Amino acid sequence: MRRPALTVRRPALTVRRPALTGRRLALTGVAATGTALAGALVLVGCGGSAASGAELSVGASYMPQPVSADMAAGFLTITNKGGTKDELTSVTSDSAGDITMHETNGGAMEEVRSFEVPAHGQLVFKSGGNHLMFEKLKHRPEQGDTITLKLKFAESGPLTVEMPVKSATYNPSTGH
Ligand SMILES: [Cu+2]
Repeated sequence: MRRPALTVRRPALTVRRPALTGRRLALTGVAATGTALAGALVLVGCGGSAASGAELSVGASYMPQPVSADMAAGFLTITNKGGTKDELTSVTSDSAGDITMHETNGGAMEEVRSFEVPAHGQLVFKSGGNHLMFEKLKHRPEQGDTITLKLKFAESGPLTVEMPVKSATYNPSTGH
């Protein structure tokens, strides 16, 4: 029960890690999977309840109202209260023909195939950093709309997210 205090401090650190890990996983997927399995086995040995793996939840999701239906960005935070890491492998929605995951490096963005959700940590998508990119939207999302997303993970079951569309200039830290 002391762990939440730890996870609160981590976001600043974890923002950068998924970017590196994402690329590494793309290159050495087999090796990475082997590491994840080894980690899980160690936890079974000393923890007891590690069979449950990652415990994922999603918060702080929003989409700034885009200028057109051609492209929109989306942000959210995935929290893992479990002792096993997981990987976000895809995001889909009936509202968009295509959703990709991007990281931002020195102002340039790059598509990433998967993002790690660290054990007892967070995967953060936020303005200026990692983001979801929506393309081929059925129609232009407007403030007040809700976009339903399905997140898929390497280990955990899928999560459904109701992402609200906010104003074009919405700032989550001020709430407007
Ligand atoms: Cu992008």
